[in-house]
Amino acid sequence: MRPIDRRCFLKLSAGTLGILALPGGLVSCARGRVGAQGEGLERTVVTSCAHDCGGRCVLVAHLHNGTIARISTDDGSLADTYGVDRPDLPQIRACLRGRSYRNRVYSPHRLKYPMRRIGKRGEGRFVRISWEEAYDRIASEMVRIKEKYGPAAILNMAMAGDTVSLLNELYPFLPWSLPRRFLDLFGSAVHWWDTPCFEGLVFAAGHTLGDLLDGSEADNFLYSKLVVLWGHNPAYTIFGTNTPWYLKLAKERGARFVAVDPIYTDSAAAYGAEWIPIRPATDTAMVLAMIYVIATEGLYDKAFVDRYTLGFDEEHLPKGAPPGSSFKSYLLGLRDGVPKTPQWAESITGVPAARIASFAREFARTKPVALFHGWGPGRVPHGEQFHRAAYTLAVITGNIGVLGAHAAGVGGAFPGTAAIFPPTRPPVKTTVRLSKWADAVLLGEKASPQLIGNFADAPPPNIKMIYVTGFNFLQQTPNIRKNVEAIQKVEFVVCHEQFMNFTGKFADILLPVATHLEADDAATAWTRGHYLIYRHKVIDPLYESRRDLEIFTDLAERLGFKEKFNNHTREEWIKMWVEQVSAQFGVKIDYEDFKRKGVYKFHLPEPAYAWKDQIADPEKHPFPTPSGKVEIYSQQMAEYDWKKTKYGAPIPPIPTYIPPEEGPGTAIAKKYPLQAVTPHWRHRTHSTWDNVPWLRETYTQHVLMSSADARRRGIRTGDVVKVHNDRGATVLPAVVSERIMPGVVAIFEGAWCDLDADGVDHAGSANMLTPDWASPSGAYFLNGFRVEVEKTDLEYRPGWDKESAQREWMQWGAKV
Ligand SMILES: Nc1nc2c(c(=O)[nH]1)N[C@H]1C(S)=C(S)[C@@H](COP(=O)(O)OP(=O)(O)OC[C@H]3O[C@@H](n4cnc5c(=O)[nH]c(N)nc54)[C@H](O)[C@@H]3O)O[C@H]1N2
Ligand SMILES: Nc1nc2c(c(=O)[nH]1)N[C@H]1C(S)=C(S)[C@@H](COP(=O)(O)OP(=O)(O)OC[C@H]3O[C@@H](n4cnc5c(=O)[nH]c(N)nc54)[C@H](O)[C@@H]3O)O[C@H]1N2
Ligand code: SF4
Ligand SMILES: [Mo]
Repeated sequence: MRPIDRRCFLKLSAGTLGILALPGGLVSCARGRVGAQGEGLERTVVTSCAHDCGGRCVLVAHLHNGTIARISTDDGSLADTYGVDRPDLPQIRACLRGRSYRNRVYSPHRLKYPMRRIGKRGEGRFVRISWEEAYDRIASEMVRIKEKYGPAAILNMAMAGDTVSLLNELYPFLPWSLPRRFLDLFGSAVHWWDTPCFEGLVFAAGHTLGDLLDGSEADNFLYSKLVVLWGHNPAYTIFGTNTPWYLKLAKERGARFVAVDPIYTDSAAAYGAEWIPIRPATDTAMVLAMIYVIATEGLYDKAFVDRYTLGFDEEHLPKGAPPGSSFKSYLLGLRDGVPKTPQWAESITGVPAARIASFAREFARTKPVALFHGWGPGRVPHGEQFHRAAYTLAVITGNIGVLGAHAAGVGGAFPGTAAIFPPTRPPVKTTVRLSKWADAVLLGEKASPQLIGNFADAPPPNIKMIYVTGFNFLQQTPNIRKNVEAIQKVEFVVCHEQFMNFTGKFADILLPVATHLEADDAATAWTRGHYLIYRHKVIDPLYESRRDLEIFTDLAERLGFKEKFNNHTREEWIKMWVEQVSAQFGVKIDYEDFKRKGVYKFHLPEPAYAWKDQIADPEKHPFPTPSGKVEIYSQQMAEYDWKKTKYGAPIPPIPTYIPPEEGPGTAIAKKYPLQAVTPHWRHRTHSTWDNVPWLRETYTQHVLMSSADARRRGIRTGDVVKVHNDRGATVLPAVVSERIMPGVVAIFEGAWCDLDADGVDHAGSANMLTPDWASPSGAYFLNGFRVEVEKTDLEYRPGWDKESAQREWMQWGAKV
């Protein structure tokens, strides 16, 4: 790499003053910095990460003699604008996880060869076999299982290993994802439907606004006056590479921040947010009480309610809805005798009534408000009610379809998820809840469709094989002990992996997958950000590893459907996709130029924000709901024959507070007085990156607890504790801090599970404790369940910690 010379820098500075009139000289000089494909001994190659990390950033691999010597990121030069980093032309800069990727690629623990299990499932004893033997065994087992057990016998366990990648998408609910297409074309496939990410939101958005994809871009937030982080921590979870940066700029422009969260998060700290601590799984009550204040004090936007919504009050009920069934009647307690006042909400949420009322008034009087109702408070019993209520709050205050306002969904603006493969159709209608996969296996045909989330008129699943692709599902789905029991019951398990993770140990055939740095591909942003990344192959696949696309293609060839599965080279697919995106967005992306630079950035004349057309002209652009309006009351929900749907049980047609399972007053709450939340952690993406020594040096797994709760139990920061409930136990250090409210503890999800002979985990894996109970909507129960914490003599043994030389892990609390 050439050092940046001063002349180059001066030209750049001139250029930044008028970006559209960049001097030509800058272009070549800038490209000399991190050009996509340099020459010689030292060269740089542009790529990006591919995991489900919340962002999608530029990684620049610096190769020395063909080996990655270091990784840097976007500095603007890829778009011929070296050094420029402006709201309309932001750099796409990587976080620590991406920058540490060398550690992951060259880890000595990479899976190197295909392997066959020799020990018991879970023991982790394998022998090396050839790819031929592995393919033979997989193909013959698939054929045998399909012939014997039919089209609903193979469970597609694919997930977050690789997402928003053009040629390696794994998320199974996307019809162009690799494992889904592969199993559909083979003819035996059961796909799950409830994503742990945001299924409550999927239900709420679909039934309130009509679409989950809001299409908002982060520069919209520059215009927000009040930013509400309601269970949202973008300093960790990113939510579109530059979202945290735009929020910082919004702060600099004077926006006020409020965080409603049981934890005083790093986002709350970074943006100087006012913290409103709230008991987990009770947020719906607080939102209802805010709307009560806004409605009874006449603070809502009446014109907005009139023009765009259905069911807010009796006047706006759809035809056919019974009198008294409006949302306002419910708020006033006209039917149940319980007005949803701030006093009512205080007893449920722990938030003082006066604070709820004053926040409601501030919310209604400030415009525009960006309401980030995060996915964490939706990962609770009846989490869809929280999101339905939050949409209602945003809509009745006129905070939707307006610059700077935000009602939260799943971005997806330009150009959305990368897709080029033709979608397939599943061989049967049969489906299951991921949260209930273990019951589907353990109970077999005895499992009722309502329990496992199947349609009443679909054949029952008959799961005898599990096909795992990029999903550490045994520890990432709730109730690990039940999961471990269930996996012993199936006849065959195949797993595509990069490391011997907890799930891999239970595989019969374990296949080594090359990382995304080892093949050409392309990527779009994760939820927000308008750019494309050409993900160049940086190095050849290490050892005998292969990418998922090549593995599935080889297997499809053996099974006789290669032509349908994959009939183009990687480059041909990428080229076709670039043409498709160009046509879709009316831009001319020059393929060779994009390939050479590695990045294409869309230039938007103004920030994109959700529901603009619907608000500007609702007759021409109705909301995509059955009525064309925002459905606070959903006639569709009132009329569903719920037992026949995949939801299995009724959900009320208006946003409603339903007391959560394991809530106050329940028997379980007496036995286990603490509520636990299991949020996403900064230095991992779920369980990915947990084994990277550089990152390990900056943190340790811990349970975060308040000093009041710790003192009562004689616990100090650094003590090893056991966190347990009836479902299981996990051992890890405690960190005592005032940054979490009393009565609540937090264990960040994703630590690599390490079970002893008694089934106790010694590494702080959160799903030892989580219930596999499912809300009808599909909203998980990963936050707000009950636990107890006690000091223990059991050993904390986080396997990978031994590899890090040092760490600073007391960041959350002082040693007391
Ligand atoms: N660093 C990092 N980033 C990621 C990921 C990762 O693993 N690591 N994963 C990515 C993926 S796949 C997803 S789905 C998203 C997840 O994104 P989110 O679901 O938004 O992330 P969480 O950290 O689970 O939850 C956000 C906040 O909600 C709070 N919270 C939990 N329960 C409640 C509650 O009942 N009420 C309230 N008010 N707050 C609550 C938590 O304390 C936390 O601060 O993140 C993405 N980004
Ligand atoms: N308690 C609790 N549990 C949770 C959550 C929570 O909030 N609380 N969040 C849930 C959420 S939102 C999600 S999205 C899930 C995510 O759960 P997972 O999908 O299990 O995510 P990871 O743990 O990152 O595991 C992905 C695996 O894919 C592998 N991998 C990486 N790249 C590739 C590739 O290219 N090909 C293949 N074949 N494998 C690859 C990695 O090595 C890793 O083992 O976890 C859920 N679990
Ligand atoms: S946010 Fe995601 S894509 Fe960006 S560097 Fe971090 S891990 Fe990689
Ligand atoms: Mo997720």
